[in-house]
Amino acid sequence: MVEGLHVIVGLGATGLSCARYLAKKNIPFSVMDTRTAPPNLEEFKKLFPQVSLTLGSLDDVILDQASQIIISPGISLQQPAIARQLGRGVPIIGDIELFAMEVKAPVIAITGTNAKSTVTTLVGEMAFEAGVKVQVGGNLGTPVLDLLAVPDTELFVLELSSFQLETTFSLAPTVATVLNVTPDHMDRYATVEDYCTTKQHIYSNCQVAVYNCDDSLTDCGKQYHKQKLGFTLNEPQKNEFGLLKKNNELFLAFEDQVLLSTRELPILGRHYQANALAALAIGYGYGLSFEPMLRTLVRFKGLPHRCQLVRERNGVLWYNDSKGTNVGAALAAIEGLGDVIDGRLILIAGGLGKNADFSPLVLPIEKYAKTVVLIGDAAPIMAAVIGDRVEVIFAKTMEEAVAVADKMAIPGDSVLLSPACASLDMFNNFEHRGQVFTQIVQELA
Ligand code: UMA
Repeated sequence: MVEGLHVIVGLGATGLSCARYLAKKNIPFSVMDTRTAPPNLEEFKKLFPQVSLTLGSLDDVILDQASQIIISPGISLQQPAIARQLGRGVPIIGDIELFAMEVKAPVIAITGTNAKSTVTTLVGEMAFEAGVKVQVGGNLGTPVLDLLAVPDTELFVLELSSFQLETTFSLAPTVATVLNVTPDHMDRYATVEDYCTTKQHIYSNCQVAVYNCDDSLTDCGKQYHKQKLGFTLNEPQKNEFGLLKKNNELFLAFEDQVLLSTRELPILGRHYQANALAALAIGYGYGLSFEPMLRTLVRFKGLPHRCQLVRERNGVLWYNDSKGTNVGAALAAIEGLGDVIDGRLILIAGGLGKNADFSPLVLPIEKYAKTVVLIGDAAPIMAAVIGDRVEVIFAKTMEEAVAVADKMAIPGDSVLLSPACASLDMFNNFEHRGQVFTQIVQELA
């Protein structure tokens, strides 16, 4: 660990966990956040009344004294005060790097634009089912330094975002995976290639690389790993998990070995079958046996706000996919559900657009949706992209959006909230957006 003053930038979940970690090690630190009222202010003041705290902006004078800066994932390295320190050669790391420098147990590291929370949770549950003392966290919610504090851990299963990977250098995962790459966070990356390179960085120093054979952007080629496993929605080849058709039934399979009928998966859709196959490949790469992994797949009901069935009412199914915060996630939900329902979709979308290109949504919307109800800042941009191919209706609030969707839906149809956008223009976060939607739908007479 570097000597001297450490400056923690950001007082969210990550910043607070870093403060706890440094305090336990008696390392001097100072904290700053560009927000005037960051979420953990009260708790921080209670825990560390003596520690210097700068709010509202980043203080160049304090940053100039830093021997190391520990930056939260929500702050860009291009932020001028941070870019200036990078230029001066001050080490800038994130919480994952602090974790990597200390962790003794094996790590499974999972990234991807979409489905990483679901796959991380699945792999964690598979390991637990197999009797492994496992801790699960990272971008999923619990900061990794808080996981480190749990004694006797035999395995860490971590969801890592591209933001976290930007400031991670010495993680050496037993298994690493990029599940998929579609454009996201284009307000933080100059190009999709930059975003992809950051994601692929997860494979550095890994032993087993698990990649998506159907998405070449996830393939790390020949570098880094000792072993490489793939997953695909097609028939699996050597070292691949995939789908095998036998007697008109579709099975999850490893090479030519049939594992589980897709009918036994409690969650519908091709996109979820890909998640199940990815989790199997990761678990297998780590050394879990098939029985506990398959038991987990049969009982796993999915995560809240991810294509979650809220209610059936008058023959209409209502789905909450508030976690669909980018175009790729919304695409997966529209195609995944659109493919298996009898009627048509009524899609509720929109929010904070993050400079995204919405055009990949147009064809699937045309194929599966009869109406799109648009909310939030990005509504006019999305409407312009969709044009007159499908009926588009604007709504000012979620209440209005649900009321419109209710009017349009007939038995057999499904209403899907999958915004393709962030939520912060109208809600506290995607969970809040999903809760508001769920409550309104449940209260429909
Ligand atoms: N912020 C400021 N000024 C600051 C610091 C932060 O304006 O000085 C803003 C950021 O721009 C961001 C928000 O505050 O909008 C939160 O940023 P943060 O870095 O303080 O976030 P944490 O509370 O530490 O939460 C982070 C992850 N959030 C982000 O990367 C934005 C959480 O992932 C993660 O669960 C947590 O660490 C623990 O590891 C959430 C997320 O939205 C789920 N992740 C993005 C995603 O999945 O798309 C990457």
